[in-house]
Amino acid sequence: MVAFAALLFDVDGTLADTERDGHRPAFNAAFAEAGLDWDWDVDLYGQLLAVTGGKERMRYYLERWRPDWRGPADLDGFIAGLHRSKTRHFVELLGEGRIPLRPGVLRLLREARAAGVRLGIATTTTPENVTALLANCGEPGIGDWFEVIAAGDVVPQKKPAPDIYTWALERMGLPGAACIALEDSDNGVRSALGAGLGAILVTESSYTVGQDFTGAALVLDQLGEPGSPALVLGGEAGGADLAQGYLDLGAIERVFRHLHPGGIG
Ligand code: XBP
Ligand code: MG
Repeated sequence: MVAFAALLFDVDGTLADTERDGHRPAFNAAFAEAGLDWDWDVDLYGQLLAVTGGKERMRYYLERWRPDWRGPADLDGFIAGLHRSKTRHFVELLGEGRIPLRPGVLRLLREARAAGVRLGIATTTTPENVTALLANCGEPGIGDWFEVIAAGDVVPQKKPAPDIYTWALERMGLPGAACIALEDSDNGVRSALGAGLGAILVTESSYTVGQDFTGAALVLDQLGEPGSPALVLGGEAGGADLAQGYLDLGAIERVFRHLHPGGIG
């Protein structure tokens, strides 16, 4: 019996490194298809990631980088259409099986399932993206392992607002303090902190290296696998003891107990 009730996973950057070679080319394909000359290169996309959510990100791009662009009167409708096209391209790309789960993700999910730890997802991305990522990751039925998939526009405010975590926790009937969040970004950490998660574990992803993860219990370069150890980069749980060299339930338990020595009451 572990001390915490559930693991809540972010998707983009955490389950898989989706942004650079997944979302970014999907946006560009949607722009090209619409006859737009917008082209988000790797560097620009890194700056655009300050804003979560694809529709919100396009709006941010127009405001900051293309203030003189004259769009249609119904800009919301135009952006929504572009975003549907982007989602279609992203799902197609996932179907080609080119975006794998990150190291250690499947191992940890299997261990949690076997131990009866409840699983959920709290993400900014569109629900179809989550379904497609899981359907193409090579583990049949993995989508059913998650009790709740909280995604996209079900809440008005995306990360760093706490809303998506709060929404997921309400559906699971759990207090945030009893749960662990797994994240990859500063926006994700702020969201999980705002929702009162019991511990926040970060695996940096390609675009989030060196971000400010204040409030995270543990910051790693990856979850790690046997023979491919994770590197501890920081976090408030101190020099966490990974014992096996990778993050497993035992290590998460030690981090959780370090933060909550008397339990969560
Ligand atoms: C992920 C995102 C998402 C994706 C695009 O943030 O910001 O917006 O980039 O998804 P997080 P959509 O990992 O913090 O949840 O285009 O489907 O909105
Ligand atoms: Mg993320």
